[in-house]
Order: sequence, then structure tokens, then C-alpha cells
Amino acid sequence: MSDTNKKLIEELLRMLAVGQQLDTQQQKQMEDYKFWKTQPVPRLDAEVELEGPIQTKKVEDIPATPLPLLADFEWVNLDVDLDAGIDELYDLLYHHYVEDADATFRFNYLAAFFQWALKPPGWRKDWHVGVRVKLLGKLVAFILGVPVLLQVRTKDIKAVEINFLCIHKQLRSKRLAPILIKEITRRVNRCDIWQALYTVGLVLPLPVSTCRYTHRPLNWLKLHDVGFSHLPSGTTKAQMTAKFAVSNNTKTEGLRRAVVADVPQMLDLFSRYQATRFDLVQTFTQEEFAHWLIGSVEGRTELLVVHTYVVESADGRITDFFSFYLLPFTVLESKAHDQLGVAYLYYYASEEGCVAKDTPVLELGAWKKRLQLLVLDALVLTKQQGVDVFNALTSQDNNLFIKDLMFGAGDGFLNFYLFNYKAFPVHGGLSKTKEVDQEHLSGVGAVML
Ligand code: MYA
Repeated sequence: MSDTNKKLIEELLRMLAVGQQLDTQQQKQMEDYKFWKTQPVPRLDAEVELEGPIQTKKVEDIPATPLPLLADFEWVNLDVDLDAGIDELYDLLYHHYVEDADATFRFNYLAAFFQWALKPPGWRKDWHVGVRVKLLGKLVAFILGVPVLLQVRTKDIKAVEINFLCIHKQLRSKRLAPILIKEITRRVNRCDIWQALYTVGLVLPLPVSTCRYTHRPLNWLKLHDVGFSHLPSGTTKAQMTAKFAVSNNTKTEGLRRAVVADVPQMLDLFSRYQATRFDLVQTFTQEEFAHWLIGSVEGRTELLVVHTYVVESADGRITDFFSFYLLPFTVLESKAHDQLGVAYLYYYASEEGCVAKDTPVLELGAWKKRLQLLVLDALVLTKQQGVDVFNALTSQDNNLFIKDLMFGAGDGFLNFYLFNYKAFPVHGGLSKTKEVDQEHLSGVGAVML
């Protein structure tokens, strides 16, 4: 990549990076983590000798009643089946969730996104934990838990994924986050579940893996219009547009949208693929897989958050699939555009990819070629749906396509954490200098929203 292009991408990515920045964050010492040093997580300097739980408790040791809150606040289980529940959560996250440094772009969650993200099979309303101001009835904080089955190397772990921790800006730095975390922990523990997976941009004790965001512009001109990117000197807008142009049509023979009937074959393929490739994965029942990959609004594609495509061979076998989900941004400061289409790479699998994980990258030529074909088609399909930028982490086998398909490394990093479980580090697809590792692929197979 030329220097000018690199600069352009870096500028774009600086603005797109919603995760906190690892390098500029002043690293705290273990003793400074007043809350986290009290929790069952490995210390920052921990050297894991044996993988397994850190602490063992019994359900009867766990209090049956919620943690006390200040008198003006109350706990609430958010009901996203009701429009009012969705509106409240939307309002909180829209105004107070993760945003870029200049507060110019915000995630624009659709109701369908909440239905999908908050209600997988086995979901519980009491794991949709909110805090309200009693007098006003206003939602000012939230944390979500959803059930998952994880596999860390060979061990199955019944766990939860924790996400959407959010506190109203006026209530920040008042130690409310630890209360929310302790309360969701209590509720999950009461169900005899003791482990959790979560991702945070910040460095906390102790990441099991760190991945980096990468971004592929699809509509360079629009990204330029909204101020994401500057035109590098010596180039024209037309050149930049041409550089990131993708074809109008997909190329993979047999590619079609996935339907519920495909789930058994897809899950079989997926399970074989991820078992051979990764150290940290989520395993799925058919029902869960149908929810996460096909979505809960099948047939209403305009509402679909998750989009999955399969490749069917002439004899009816599913040989590959890939998926992405859409999470648009609202643009606050642009006269030209008010929305930015953003896609995130989700799960994929392929017969070609079922290759033992210790196989050197140099010997993965066939898989690399196939994966690039599939991801190129994903770019085409997202472009057709009005997506302006396509994001992928350095997890999964993504480093096989990131460079060749012109994804630029962002400055946002994503740390993966396990609660109450010590595990040997899992490779996040980054070199020692935190660049995209071209020689070693990631051991992280799980994708968090
Ligand atoms: S990651 C997304 C997080 N959300 C945002 O970034 C949205 C915008 N920010 C906010 O809303 C607030 O700044 C938040 C912190 C809520 C993040 N994860 O109340 P405080 C520690 C974990 O004064 P505030 C996601 O959703 C911090 O180090 N800990 O802080 C996954 C300090 O502890 P210590 C965090 O800024 C969440 C303490 O909190 C985070 O007002 C996974 C300060 O509290 C963070 N993102 O609010 C949660 N940010 O003194 C863990 C700060 O020790 C789940 N802190 O340094 C663990 C598993 C639980 C279930 C277990 C079941 C078995």
C-alpha cells in the first residue's frame, strides 16, 4: 500500500475506531484496579499453569436478593418485547453507549437488532438488567447477559456473554459499573453458571486475547463526504473511488441466501471447521445456530440484522457459508448524509477451511483463495445493501484476506476476557508490534456483537 493510501486509511480508521486505544491508554497497575482486583480474574502478571475455574462456589452461597442501590434508583428487568422497553434501551444506548472521540457518529440500533441480540434461545428477562431513576422512571444504566456454551481448547464451559454495559453520562465515575457487574454476576450465579465471556476496548485484568479492528471502505466518496477520510494529496476522488470499487455481482457458484432448512448442514460444517481451527469458540445447538445465523425475522429481509449466505453444490451439499450483521451509524455533523451503512463480518465456515490449526499459513493456499472469494462476495452483497464500510477483526482466519482485500488496520483493539476462568493466552492474530500477523492466524473463533 502506498504511503498516501496508508495515511488515508489510518485517518478513516482513527475515526471509525470505537474501541478504546490500547497504546494511548495509560496502563494501570493491578493495585489500581480497585474493583477488578476483588474479582475472580487472573492478575495482570499472572502466569497460567493450569487452565480452569479460579473460584468455586455453590448456589446456596449466593444471596437471593439484589444488591442495594442508592434510594433514588431501582433495578428493572427490561422488557424488549414491549415497544416501550425497546425505546428506553435505544434511547440509553443512542445517547450514552460507545461513540467516536468527537461524538460525530453513533450506533443506530434497530428494534430488530435488540430482538436478535437480547433474545437468543434460553434468554432470561432478569439478565436484561436495568437501573431506573425512581422518580422519573428513566433508564440510566444497563447490562446484558445471554447464555452461551463456550469451548476453551478442549473444555466445554456453560457460561454467559456479557454485553451492552452502559451508564448515563451524568452518572459516570460513580462506581455504578461494579454494582451492575456484581448484580449480573449474582443473577447468573443463582442459575448455577460461574463463567462469562466479554470483550472490552480497555485493558483490564487480564485479557485472554487481543484482536484489532480492520476496515474495508466500500463507498469511499461517502466516507469522504461525511468527514471520515481526507483526500490524500496527489490523488483524485475518482482514483480513491476506483481503488475501493467492488464488482456488481457475486462470483461464487451456488451462492444463495441461507434458510432455516440449511441449519443442520451448516452447523455440521461449522462445528467441524471451528473445532479444527480455534482455541476459544462458542458452540451452538441447532436452535441457537438458527437464531444467530438466520435471525428471528426470516423472510423479512429488509429487517434482517444478520445476513447469511450458503454455497450449495450441484448435489445439494452445503460446502461453505458466510455471514455479516448490519449496525448502521447515525452521522450527526454532515449535511450530505445522516446514515452510514456499517457491516461486521460474523461467522463463516468452509470444507476448504477444515485444516488442522497447526498447519503453516504458507500451506493454506487453497483455503486462503476460497476465503478471499467468499469475503469478496460478502463485500459485493453488503455494497448492494447500501453498506459503506465493512469491518472485520483479526480473529478467526481473517488474516488470510485482510491485506489482499484492502482492509486497513484500525487503531481500535478489542480485548477478550473470561470471568472466573484462567486460560493460556489465545493468539489474537496480532504480531508483537500489534500489526496484523501474516504468519500466525488467530485462535479466537468466537464473535461477540
Ligand atoms: S464493553 C462496552 C462498555 N460500554 C461502553 O464503553 C459505553 C460507554 N461507557 C459507559 O457507559 C461507562 O463508561 C461504563 C463504565 C459503563 C463502561 N468493562 O462506574 P465506574 C471498570 C468492565 O465509576 P464508569 C461491555 O459491554 C473500571 O476499570 N469494567 O465507571 C462488556 C473501574 O474498575 P477498577 C469496566 O465509567 C462489559 C470501574 O469499572 C469497564 O462510570 C463487561 C469504574 O466504575 C468495562 N467496559 O462506567 C463487564 N469500564 O477500579 C464485565 C470501566 O477495578 C463482565 N470499568 O479499575 C464480567 C462478567 C460478569 C458476569 C459473570 C457471570 C458468571
